[in-house]
Amino acid sequence: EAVEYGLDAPFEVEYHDSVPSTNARARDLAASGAEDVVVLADEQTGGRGRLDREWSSPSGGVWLSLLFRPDVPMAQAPAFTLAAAVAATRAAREVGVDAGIKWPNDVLVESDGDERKLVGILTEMEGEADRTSWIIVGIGVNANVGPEDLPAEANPTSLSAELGAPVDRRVFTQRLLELFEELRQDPEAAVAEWREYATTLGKRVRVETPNGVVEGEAVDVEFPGGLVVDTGDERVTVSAGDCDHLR
Ligand code: BT5
Repeated sequence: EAVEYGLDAPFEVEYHDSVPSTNARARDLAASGAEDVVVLADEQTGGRGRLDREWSSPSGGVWLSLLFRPDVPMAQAPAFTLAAAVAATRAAREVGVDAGIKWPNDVLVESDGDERKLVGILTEMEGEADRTSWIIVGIGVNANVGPEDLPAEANPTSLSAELGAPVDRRVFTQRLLELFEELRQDPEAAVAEWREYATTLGKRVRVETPNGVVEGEAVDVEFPGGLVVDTGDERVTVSAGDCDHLR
């Protein structure tokens, strides 16, 4: 299925039929000084998740990376991951898929306690504490891909599987980029909006952080993206980690 990606985006768009990883390509572009570029591919042959996990990226998805250079301290960069999750969730809802966000970066479709992953987001950045050189937000949307083409153990879903028909990827991608463009102007507002779509808040969670496991009730998210967990004894803010919903 070929795509006409004549996008009218607030970013320059570099389109590939097939590329190892749009994030890797965006890193090369960052090294050569580019900014406000979107790398978009129909297929990735070496798509990556966090912690170097594999991201399955068959033809028919929306695999893209946004490269930009925001004028913020590096510590605020996580807010852009949350902004991307909000943009993807809103774009999915606009085509009729009832998506929600699991902290920090998974966009899921939930039904009867079953969580199916629709979108994954991988943010990379470089800079110094007080100055961000670049941020790359990689967004992988299972758009028109059959679940049989995705790793079953990940319990994935796609827009086409949820809707029973393919989406117009050009229209969907255009909307996703427009929404992200709007949200990235005001990261604090994006984090506030994240709460509206969160499936994590109010749940019991188990978060594996680089400093150990935190378990308790997820009560809030605070700028630039930390999850506030009430362990029963205290409130802990975790800024990174893998989060499981425990019911
Ligand atoms: C993520 O990692 O969810 C971030 C994925 C980011 C992908 C985008 S695509 C464009 C850009 N270019 C790249 O190379 N990457 C970005 P993480 O939370 O670590 O989740 C990875 C896990 O999700 C894997 O270990 C699998 O279990 C599962 N998984 C892999 N492919 C999947 C898919 N297409 N749909 C749903 N789950 C998947």
